[in-house]
Amino acid sequence: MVKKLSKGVVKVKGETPKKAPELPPAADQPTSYAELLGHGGETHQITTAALTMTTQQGLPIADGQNSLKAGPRGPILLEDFILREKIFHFDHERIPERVVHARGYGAHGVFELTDSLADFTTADVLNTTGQQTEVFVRFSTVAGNKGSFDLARDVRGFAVKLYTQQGNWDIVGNNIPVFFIQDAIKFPDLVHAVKDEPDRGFPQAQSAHDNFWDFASLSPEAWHMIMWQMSDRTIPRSFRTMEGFGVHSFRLVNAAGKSTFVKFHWKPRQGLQSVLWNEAVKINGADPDFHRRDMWQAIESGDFPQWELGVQLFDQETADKLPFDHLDATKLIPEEDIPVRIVGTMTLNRNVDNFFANTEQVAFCTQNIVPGVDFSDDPLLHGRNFSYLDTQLKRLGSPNFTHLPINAPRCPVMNFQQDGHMAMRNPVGRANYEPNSWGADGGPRENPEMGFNSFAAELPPTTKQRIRSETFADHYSQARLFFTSQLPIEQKHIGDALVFELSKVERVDIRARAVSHLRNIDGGLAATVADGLGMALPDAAKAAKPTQDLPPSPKLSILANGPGSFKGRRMGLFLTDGSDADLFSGLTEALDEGGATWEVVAPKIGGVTLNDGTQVAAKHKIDGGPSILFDAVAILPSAEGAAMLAGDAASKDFVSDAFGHCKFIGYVAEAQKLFDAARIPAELDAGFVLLATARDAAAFIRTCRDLRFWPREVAVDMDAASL
Ligand code: HDD
Repeated sequence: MVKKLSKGVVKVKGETPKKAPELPPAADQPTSYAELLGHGGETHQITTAALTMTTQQGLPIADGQNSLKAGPRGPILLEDFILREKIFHFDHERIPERVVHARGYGAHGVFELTDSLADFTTADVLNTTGQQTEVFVRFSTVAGNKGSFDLARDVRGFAVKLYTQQGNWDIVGNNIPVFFIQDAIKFPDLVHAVKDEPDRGFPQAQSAHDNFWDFASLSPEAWHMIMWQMSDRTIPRSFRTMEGFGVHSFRLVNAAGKSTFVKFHWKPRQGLQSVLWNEAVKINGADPDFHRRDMWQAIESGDFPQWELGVQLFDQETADKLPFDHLDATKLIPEEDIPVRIVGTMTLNRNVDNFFANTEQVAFCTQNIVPGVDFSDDPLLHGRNFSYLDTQLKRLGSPNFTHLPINAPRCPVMNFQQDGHMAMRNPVGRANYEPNSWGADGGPRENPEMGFNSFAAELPPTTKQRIRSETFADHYSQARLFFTSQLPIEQKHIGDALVFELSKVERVDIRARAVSHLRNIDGGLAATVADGLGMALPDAAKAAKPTQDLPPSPKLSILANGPGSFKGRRMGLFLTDGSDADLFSGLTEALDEGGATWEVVAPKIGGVTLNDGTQVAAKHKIDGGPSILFDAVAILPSAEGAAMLAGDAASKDFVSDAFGHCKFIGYVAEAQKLFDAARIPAELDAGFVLLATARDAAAFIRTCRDLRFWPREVAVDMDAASL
């Protein structure tokens, strides 16, 4: 990014070389590894610049470039302990990736309570308004491996660790408020089905294959979540533009021991935003790190993403009146029925300084709750409470994973648990059991007043049995509710996604069985999908309960809950030599003022010379910065530039993709040659905004408030004719 200082002189924004961190005077420098760790803060960051390199044992290294050999060309000697230590450590660098949610990205931040819930809970973090609590958040995709791409069509994990004064509280949620299954015993089957097929080891990071749809079509309970999965929720524009949900009902318990059910919501201040499927496919090639780069850049530039914490509170009486069972994780409670009360703000304000130490080693556990919070009887939640602790042992290799800085509580930890691999927090003294009479009071001891007490829920007389509750049997009503709550263009995207996914399923009977569920959800959708697949409409699947018509919930639509401004979004400025300098300044100033970002795309990475002689640095060469990377674009070539690029495939793709993806396009009259070459229809639609002078910039940015120019989709997609 470039700011014009005076004619011909430019300052390249964001490229000012950072001053090297100043090292402490030699006398203050750490002299031992242990001291270094002390200097390192939470990730044990080590500033090695001025220090002599050592082995892990602290032995100073004289030559780290050459191994010890018998002669200059000779075999390496087994004696070379420095070589062996280095290779040994390298060989053991990897830990098992997460069995699900392997690809993730995290950031540090802070949670501030704005509305006290003291009437409902004793949890300190939810009592004192203005109190700030440190957090770490990890976003993830579910199915793909650690090295897969960011824009898979997939559910996104949204896991928040709050380091409260009463211990760590983890809200391990997703960007979708419901789940595929009702009972944890089905989780391994679900995950096996969605991941790569075991015989061939593909496909990677996608549900568009026979095994997933075979499982889904045999699992009616999955179909509410499938509607979400097939919607644009699973191709978010950014982690910053996703909602987060705790999914299950939890309990809040107050000082009088009264319990209130609660569902947790994280609402992005950036508004909900998604990309189009065709765009997602291309982003994965152009920038597989699209989401993590976006998060990193936003935080680095000081545009800290924020979410509001919302709660839906309800008592047993209300729960009993709901037309479904709130303990069934495949169901949500519409906000129109129980409003979301906003109680706090979470701000992500610090990138990790070591990915492995933070994002990879962070260990979320659903059973990490604090006094004043408790579990509901949701059977999926109870299964999770076993799985997360168990998986951390596998992944991190020791029950002492809580000693790692990213997992360590920020409040005192005192107990008699001891030893184990890699114990870092080792108590001293003679007593390691309770009760004891060694210390003054034999502590640490329990504290019934401030300690965690499970809510004393009354249990009706019952029998032990392997059974699914009858109250969980309505599989389709909320699937229909979700579909009917979408705007027509969103409904179209759901239909498109289903056709795409099922077109990748080879077995015709699986396709038909899938469509048979859609008949119980929405007849029109079933017909559209059957038509898109070129198959006869199958009979409806046998339903355990008939589908109810529930009133639509506008809160479930992305487009109805968009950002309403271009703030925090990114414009691509397509420039050539001779582009108009006034227009460039006007546009960039308006974008800066509006809190948006912009990047220059030019024929050469060295940049361009504008018509007043100003040099502008480019962020991307055209084929390295396709329009899919931007929320909107401005095509600003000179006449010569447009004529030159009219024959260039990457330039034509830039324009035709922006058009096909329904983006708002600002343009100068000189761009026409490029539009013609890209076969843009001669009559430009209202998604194009002519930038005749710099004064037009503000109006163009206002137009970009809407996410996309949706009417164009009808023109560019033959499947849209029915809209
Ligand atoms: Fe899970 C990871 C979210 C059901 C078992 N899950 C994991 C992560 C998220 C979720 C966000 C990644 C955490 C991180 O970033 O480290 N999982 C969910 C949600 C669910 C859900 C919202 C349903 C409401 N999960 C679920 C079930 C089970 C698991 C039913 C097992 C019975 N999940 C795991 C796990 C993982 C995990 C195997 C893998 C890595 C990890 O825990 O730390 O234990």
